Parts: sequence; C-alpha cells; structure tokens
Amino acid sequence: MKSIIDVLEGKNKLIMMHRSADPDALGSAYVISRIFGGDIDITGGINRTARKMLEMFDIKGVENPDFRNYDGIIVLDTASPGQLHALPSRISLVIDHHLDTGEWGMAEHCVIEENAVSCTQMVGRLLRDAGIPVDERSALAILIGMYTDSKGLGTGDSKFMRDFADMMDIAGASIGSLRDFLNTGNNNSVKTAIMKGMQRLKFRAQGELLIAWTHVSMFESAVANAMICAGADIVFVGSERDGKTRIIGRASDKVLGKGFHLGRFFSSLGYEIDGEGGGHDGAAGFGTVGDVENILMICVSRAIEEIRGR
Ligand SMILES: [Mn+2]
Repeated sequence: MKSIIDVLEGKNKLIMMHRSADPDALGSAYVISRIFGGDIDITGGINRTARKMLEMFDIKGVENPDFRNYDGIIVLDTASPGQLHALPSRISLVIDHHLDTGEWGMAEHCVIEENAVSCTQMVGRLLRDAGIPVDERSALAILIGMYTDSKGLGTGDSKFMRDFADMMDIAGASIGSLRDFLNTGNNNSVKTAIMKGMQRLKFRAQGELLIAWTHVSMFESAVANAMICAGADIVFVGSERDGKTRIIGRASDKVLGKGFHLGRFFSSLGYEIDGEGGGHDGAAGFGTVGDVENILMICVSRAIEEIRGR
C-alpha cells in the first residue's frame, strides 16, 4: 500500500491511458495529476464524452512525450499494453479494472481489480485508504468515471453505491447534474450513423437470446448501445478505417447473467484470427485487418457456439 503511494508521490511522472480515452480513464488521470502531479499523455486520443472533461477541468495534456524525460510512468484504465499508443520501456505502476490479461508483467507495481466497476473508484479508494483527502473537483471527476463506466448506474454493488454516495457528498453533485453533463444530445452525424447501422442490421435468435450485428463507418459505440437498447443480447458493430477493421461489442445483462464475458470472448478470438481484443464483460472491442463482413460472421458464429445451451 505504502509503495503504491510512494510511486504516486514520485517526481516527474507521465500518466498514460488507453487509446481513445473515456471519462473513466481521463478522470483517473486527472485526479492523480491533480493530487500528485504529472503530465497526462493524450497522444492516443480522447473520446467524445471525455473531451468535454478537458474543458470542464481545464486539463492540458501532452502529446508525443519523450518517455526518457520521465522518472515514472503510470498507466491507468488500460487492459493490455496493446491499448497504449506507444509502449514505454519502463512502467512504474498500472491501476486497472479490466479483465487481467497477465500482460503487465513488465510493470513494477500492478493494482488490478477485475471486479471494480470503474478505475476512478479504485483511485478514490486508494486515496481514502491512504488518508489523502479528495477535493471537490477530484470527487466530481471520480463521479463522472463511476457514472459512465457503470452505464449510468446500470450496474454496481452496494460497495460501489457507498463510494459513489461519498463522492457525491464531497462534490456536492446530484445524479441529475451528472446525467445532464453526459447527455450531449447526440448530434446529427451520430444519429445518422445509428439509423444507417439499424438499416443494415442483421440478427439471429439463439434460444431466447438475440445476436445482432451491423457495420458503419463511424460512431460504432453509439450504434452498439442503440442496438442493446433495442433489445439485442449480443451486439457486434464493425467498421473499417485506415486499413484496419474494428469490432465493437456489447452484451446485455441477460447474457452476462449466463456467464458470457465479452472481453474474454474477444481476447480468445485474438488467438484464432490475428488481432487484439479485450475489455469488460458487457462492453469490449476487437481490432484486426480483413473484410469487416467476414470478421463479423466469425464473431457471430463464435458467439452462437459460446451461448448455445446456456
Ligand atoms: Mn474504465
């Protein structure tokens, strides 16, 4: 415990997150840099929702940092080294809540809690256990991470809710204010992507479960979320960009209750077809090269094999 705080208190740190950082990743990085100092590496990009936090918290990230200029490198909310935009030769600390891929062997310290709903929650607990006070701004960033990674409090145990309530007290925030912050109101291009995705949607029933898939050129996550809202249990949304094929997956609570784990599904798919994937039980992604329709069909048939008889 002491050693983790020692690492966080170390001088001249770089904080890294997974590519296309989400509010949970950026919130964790913000809190650590605010309390302990350190540059936030945003070279891997910031997703649409998290970008609002840049302005709100006045976060100034660094791009293409020279790793040699830092004494310590801290990696947050990142399931595997492949999800970083670049791999430093030395990593001091990893704090993460994804499925443990066992790929962080090179890190000097690892705090991985597969059952934690969000990385900001882990950061909040680390601070509390070390007796380090959390200020109002940090509490708000922690809440945003917890709120988004729990899909708007759609998941989370009693421990999670207690931590959440503690942070609400410190931040003076209501659920409504968090919802308002995150409800960007989808703009027209997102809505168009959802409509196109729905137009091309195909589905298959396997017992009482529905598997649905489609492809779009952008906003895969928004399309996948809409398909889950429409009632699908396992969703695959493919896209092809810059010669790369990406599949975004979502799984309903119903199929998760049957023991299906999308992050594990994608990481084992990576052994079968050349590619890399991972993530959470209900939300994960897979990157590879090849025809998007083919890859989607492989995902669908593997998923059917996995849920057959469940
Ligand atoms: Mn996260």
